[in-house]
Parts: sequence; C-alpha cells; structure tokens
Amino acid sequence: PAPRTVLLTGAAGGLGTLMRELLPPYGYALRLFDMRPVEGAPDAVTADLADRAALREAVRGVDAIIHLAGISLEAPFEKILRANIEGTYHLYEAAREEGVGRIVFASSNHAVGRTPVPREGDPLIPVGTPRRPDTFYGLSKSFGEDLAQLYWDRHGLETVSVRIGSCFPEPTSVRMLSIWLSPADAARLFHAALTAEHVGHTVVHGSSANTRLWWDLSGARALGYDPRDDSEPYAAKLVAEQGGLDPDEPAHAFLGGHFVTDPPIWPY
Ligand code: NAI
Ligand code: 15L
Repeated sequence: PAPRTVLLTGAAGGLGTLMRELLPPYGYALRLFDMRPVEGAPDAVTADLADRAALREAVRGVDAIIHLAGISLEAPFEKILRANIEGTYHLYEAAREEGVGRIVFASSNHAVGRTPVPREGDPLIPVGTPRRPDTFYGLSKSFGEDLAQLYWDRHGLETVSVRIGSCFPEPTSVRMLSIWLSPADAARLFHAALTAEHVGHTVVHGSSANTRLWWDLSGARALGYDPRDDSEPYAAKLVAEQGGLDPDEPAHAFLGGHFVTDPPIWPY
C-alpha cells in the first residue's frame, strides 16, 4: 500500500518548511522532527538526531521517512560527523528497530561535486557517476548513500537517495539555473520516491527540467517523476546581473560550484 504517515526530519529548515506545505495535498499525514521548534506546529518533535530514544519514538508507526535533518553546508568535520554521519546512522537504526520500510534520503550534488560540468556538446553527467565529494559536507552525503545501501542489503530497508541540486523558491545564481529543483518539483520527486515499487536502494539526481541541465534525470523519471518546471525564465536577469559561467574558472568548472573552491573551514 502507498505510504500515508511520513516522518519529516529537518521540518524547521528551508526545504522542510516548503514540504510541509506541498506534501499534504498528495495525501500524506506528516509527523515533524527537528532540533529547532517548528513554527506553527505544536505537535512537532523537538529533538536532536543524537537523542536515540526520541528518534525511536518519532519513527514508531510511520510508513516512511523523508530525512532532511542535518547540516546543509560545509562545516568543521566534528560537527558534520555528529549531525550528518552519526545522526543519519541513528535514524537508520531507529527505522530498522521500528520496522519502517522506506527512507527518502536528502543527498546532495556535493556528494559528486568534484565532477566537471559538461561542456558544450558533452553528454549530461550520467546516473551512477562515481562519487567525488567536494567537502566534508559532501562526504557525509556519500556516507549516507553507503549507509542506505548497507541497510538495504542487510536489512531490506529501502531508500531513495535524492542528490538534490538546489531547492529554493527561485534560482539565485547562474549555476543554479542548471541544477535548480523547484519546490513543486521537489514534492513531485519525493512523492515518486515514496510510492515507486521495489526501489531497493536507488540513487537519483534531483532537478527540474531545466534547459541548462547538467545531469541526467532518467533515474528520477524511472520512479515516476515528471518534472514540470524549468529555470530558464530566470536566466536572462541572472546572467545580466552576474555574467555567464566560465568553464576555465575553477569555481565554475565543477558541479559543486563554489563549494569546490571555498577555503576549508577550520578547525578540521
Ligand atoms: P536547512 O539547514 O534549512 O535545514 C536543516 C534542518 O535540519 C534545520 O532545521 C536544522 O535545525 C535541522 N538539524 C540540523 N542538525 C540537526 C540535528 N542534529 N538534529 C535534528 N535536527 C537537525 O537545510 P535545507 O536547505 O532545508 O536542506 C534540507 C536537507 O536537504 C539537508 O540535509 C541538506 O543537506 C539537503 N540538501 C538541500 C539542498 C537545497 O538546495 N536546499 C540541496 C542538497 C541537499
Ligand atoms: C546543498 O547541498 C545545500 O544544502 C544547499 O544549501 C545549496 O547550497 C545547494 O547544495 C547548492 O549546491 O546550491
């Protein structure tokens, strides 16, 4: 049967706030979890992913989980370790213990951020491109994908790992024109990831149907995702303001954009 009750971790964050609006029309009853209070949601669970008892109670009885909680940008390794690596492990353990059948994991383009962007005439970055994190943040998403594979192989817990491009109400940079995932398409993609049959562990790229797309969406489409949006209407204004991308410029040459060239955050 299609999942109905879904735990949304990271519900107070940017993407979580958008999904709280956009997922219920698909018929989901959302249970909310975040270390920060979720505005306007007194029933939300306010707890850290490190709190295993709270997590276990939060996952009890849900049909599926959308796991968005975590640090969403580069940060010192110790912080990434705690929130993203240990936190995701705690979530998978709670799901296994409570018999939850499926997780949709918010992976990121930064798990493969060191992949060169396709130049004119090159094929799109394929499904199954080798992992190439650009940061400790990206490395934590690679870990999450491997964890998901392990829990499928050993415990039969299914995951769709969505390597999200950039999901914000509007694209705000020229780079984002190529990887933008509109909020409405994100809801379409999460719905597909929750309802497709026999996913095992599937890794997909998550973007809208952008004219300037860099990566192949066929994996997501195979789940039933049918993107409706395209960033192109935003292009002229952004290019006029920011200039075009120069593929010989290191900060423009890779999928992960400036994450690749930003100075490391100390202390490591
Ligand atoms: P965000 O930073 O706005 O939200 C993350 C939420 O997780 C926050 O509300 C925060 O309080 C919560 N959180 C952090 N550590 C926690 C912990 N230890 N225990 C409990 N809650 C914790 O990030 P955003 O943009 O909403 O992204 C959501 C997820 O999607 C993140 O995992 C991010 O890495 C991933 N993602 C987002 C992209 C985007 O374009 N928005 C792109 C690629 C991946
Ligand atoms: C991400 O993984 C971040 O969570 C998000 O804030 C954006 O920076 C996005 O990638 C991006 O690459 O634009």
